[in-house]
Amino acid sequence: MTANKNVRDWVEQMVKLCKPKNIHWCDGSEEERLRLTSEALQTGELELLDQHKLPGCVLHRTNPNDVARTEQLTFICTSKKEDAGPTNNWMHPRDAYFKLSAIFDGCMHNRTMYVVPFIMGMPNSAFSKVGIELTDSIYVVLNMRIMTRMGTAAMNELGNSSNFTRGLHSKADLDINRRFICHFPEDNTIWSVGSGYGGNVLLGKKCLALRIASYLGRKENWMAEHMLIVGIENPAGETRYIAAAFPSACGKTNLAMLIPPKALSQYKVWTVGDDIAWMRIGPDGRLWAINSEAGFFGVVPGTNSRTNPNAMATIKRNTIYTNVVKRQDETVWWEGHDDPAPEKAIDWQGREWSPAGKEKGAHPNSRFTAPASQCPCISPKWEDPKGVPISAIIFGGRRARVAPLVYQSFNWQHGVFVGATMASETTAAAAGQVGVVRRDPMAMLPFCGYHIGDYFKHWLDMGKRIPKPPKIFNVNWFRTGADGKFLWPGYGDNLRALLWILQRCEGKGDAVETPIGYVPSEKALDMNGLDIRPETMKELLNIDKTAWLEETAGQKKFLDTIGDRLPQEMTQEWKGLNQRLESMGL
Ligand code: SAT
Ligand code: MN
Repeated sequence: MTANKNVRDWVEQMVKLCKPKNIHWCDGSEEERLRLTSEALQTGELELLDQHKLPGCVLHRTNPNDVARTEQLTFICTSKKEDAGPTNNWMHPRDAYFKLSAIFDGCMHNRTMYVVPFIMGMPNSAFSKVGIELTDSIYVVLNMRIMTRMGTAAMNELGNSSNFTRGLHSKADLDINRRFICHFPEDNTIWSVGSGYGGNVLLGKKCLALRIASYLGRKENWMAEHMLIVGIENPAGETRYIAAAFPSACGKTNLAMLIPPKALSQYKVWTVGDDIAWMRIGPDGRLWAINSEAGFFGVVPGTNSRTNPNAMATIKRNTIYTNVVKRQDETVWWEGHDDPAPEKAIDWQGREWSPAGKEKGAHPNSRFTAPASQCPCISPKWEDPKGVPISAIIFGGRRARVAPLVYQSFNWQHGVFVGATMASETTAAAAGQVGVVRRDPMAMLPFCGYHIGDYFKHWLDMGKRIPKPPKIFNVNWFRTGADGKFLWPGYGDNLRALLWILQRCEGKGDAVETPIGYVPSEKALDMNGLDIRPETMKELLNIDKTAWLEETAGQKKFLDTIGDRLPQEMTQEWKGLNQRLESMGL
């Protein structure tokens, strides 16, 4: 219980609706974690892993129909339909409350309602926001405990204020036909029902830290973005910070935890965050950012000691694994693990599995939840309430063709256009087809809590407000050659592109001007120790006129869907790009 009457009144109302058997107010303590874990082990909601090899680690399996975010069941509920815009599903708040109330009614009968207060951001920071999630899932409580500052600290931060996000979640009966994730930005409220999957139910994450926060950021002149934050320390000991937006499951965690290749080992890379950046203008006129989370909810498959040794070290203890393979020795395995596939094991659906069969053992969107503090390269500044100053913003997607390895926009406005028109091949992080190119502006398509045209306008306005704005770049690690193989080695070698980016921010670094922006000149990237053919490099940095004209046609199709709230600057940039491409030689 709490002395905060706003909280008490709201919880009481929600209790009347959900009718739980018990109410538990979470304090975030270790004792509470142990008690809830042992309860979930008894019911089978969690399975214990080998506590010598993986101390503090448990395994959870979601319902097979509930393994990724369900964008088609995610709604922005504003009183006016136009305010949700063309990229969001919309429901009138009255209809949404009515429809979901019927599902929530009595849904916690015979269950405990957990009251989970949490801070997005750190205590005593101008960036932070408090939320409270009511849930009937122990899995959610334990995840929120890792992903946020949860419990007493959050209630202390809130004090007697009524300024908190009101989150209500119930697994209900996990029926996909009665599954909804509804956001009420005008009420600072989130209602999620019928799911147990991370992105749908850890309400601090995509729901608050992006959808609700993007709406608040526009009102309060700051930015909530789907970005990792990484610090690069040069041999002189100076660290510069980069924020980078990529769609889900495109390697944000790997980039944030990158290990420099041998030839560049004089550089150090520091992780500040791997998914969400909240950014504000600092007193010095630069843009400052915090990671609003306290843990990593990362994609498991493909993680190994070559692709991400830091993640491998992070997830050795106190980690919740979701939908991976359980080996006979009660450790975990997934496709792309260092170890060969186990002969006999239990797959993500709890069935006996062997690699001889056709099916994957771990779900392609299987996840780890691990405390950020366990990451060997966690930045000493990651919990600094002031945040870190951002030198460069990067947009990136997964594109087999078209987009070169790296390029710099001409200025802020052009950079906003580059972000607004970015596209990426879809991944397993959302339910639906994988590998289709779709426009995903600023990697925020599924996460922008208001009209996307207004969001672009907000970016343009912020550019005018920031006295010393970061420079804006685009990268693509995923270009393939005629044989379908990746042209660029990726992972640690991505540092080469990041170093060029930081040089450009200091007015150095060689570049050629092309119709799409500044591309590194032939010798501009540090290729020391990387054996890559000059023709391959040429192809990676090549701007193909025909392919780019096709690309701008695709951009136009997308921009046309935005309607009259599309800022005219975007149309102007689109026209400029076309003219420059048209006048380019073949
Ligand atoms: O499933 S989450 O939304 O939490 C992760 C992601 O898709 O980026
Ligand atoms: Mn994400």
